[in-house]
Amino acid sequence: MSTLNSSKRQKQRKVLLMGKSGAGKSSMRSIVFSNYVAKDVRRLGATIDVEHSNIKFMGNLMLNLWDCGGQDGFMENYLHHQREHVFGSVAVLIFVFDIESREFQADVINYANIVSALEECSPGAKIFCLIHKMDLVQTKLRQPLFEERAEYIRAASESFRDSVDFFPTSIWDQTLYKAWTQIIYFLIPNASTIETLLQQLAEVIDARELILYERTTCLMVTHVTRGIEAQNPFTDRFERISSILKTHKQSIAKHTGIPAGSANFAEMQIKTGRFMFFITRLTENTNLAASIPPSEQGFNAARINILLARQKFAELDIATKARPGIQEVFTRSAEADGTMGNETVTGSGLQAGKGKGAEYGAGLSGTMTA
Ligand SMILES: Nc1nc2c(ncn2[C@@H]2O[C@H](COP(=O)(O)OP(=O)(O)O)[C@@H](O)[C@H]2O)c(=O)[nH]1
Ligand SMILES: [Mg+2]
Repeated sequence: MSTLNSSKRQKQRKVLLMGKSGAGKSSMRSIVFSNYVAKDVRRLGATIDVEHSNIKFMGNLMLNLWDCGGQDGFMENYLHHQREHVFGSVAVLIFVFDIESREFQADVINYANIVSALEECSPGAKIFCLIHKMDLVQTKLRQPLFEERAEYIRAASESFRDSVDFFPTSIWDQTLYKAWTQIIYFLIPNASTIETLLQQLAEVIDARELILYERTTCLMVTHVTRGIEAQNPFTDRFERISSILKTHKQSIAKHTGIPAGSANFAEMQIKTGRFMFFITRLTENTNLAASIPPSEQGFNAARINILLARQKFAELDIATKARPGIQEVFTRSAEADGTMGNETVTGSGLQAGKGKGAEYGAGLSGTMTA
């Protein structure tokens, strides 16, 4: 990983979200960070100029996200009058290309202008290009079209040519989570420490796989895969679980009246003759998904060992003071209208949390035989 990741103190990271108007920037931001679901984002208004949000992730990473309105006038302004202000101290640029755009050439010229400004003001930044709205392309054409576009954009990436990463995305499936997982992983300051600890825990409980999820965004922080599990053919399982967890949270919120940001399930278990799988709370900011061999004793021992490991993981979540796992401060945003604001907690089967909504048992626990 980059040298950015080695510095524990450098916790504030400026992230620019750019791309032309209507490309899908605000939609994806709202789904990943604000608990919207895909069908809700259609009512977001156009972004005027820049929307700043400060997003706390895992307690030790503060994303300073700039969602930059893509109208031509604003682009001129960013590139000229506000060049240093916008492009200085950038850790990551996320550039969103609309696959349906009828002016791809013009989009690439715009991108190239932005790349030049970044090269000048933040040469050490990392660029992620998202080729977005892939759901609008026929399934069999997706990969070739994606590759063709990516190559073309790479050629316009100047000194970032070898380091720029490309992802095909859509708000309608898990590809959105796959891309954002990589972006977040790049930004997390202590990913390798977390991985070492997770590896040790996996060995102690003989897990086939452990996956660490950030609680509010449901994005994967990292995972450890051991033994035969490395051949698991479902390579998109990590982001699929993210997507399922997020949708589940949303449906808990809908059926109980808890704000989506506070709706969290306490536990989920699947036991079959071939494996046991559970997702449980690990720290204030994380959930742990574990896949272990099918043994009731092994399962019970794993539970106790996870309980014992909690403290160690909590120490990595630096700011573990009383606060929700994620906080957003929108200065000018669609969320400010309160449509997703706090609502009173109603419904049965809820345990009131300490000042942060409530926790809801998913009720999925049970035994299945495979
Ligand atoms: N089909 C499809 N539409 C999308 C996707 N992402 C966003 N949109 C739609 O694109 C429009 C513009 O999105 P918005 O987030 O406001 O774009 P922004 O101007 O870049 O912030 C909205 O109507 C969204 O519903 C996607 O992945 N697939
Ligand atoms: Mg917008």
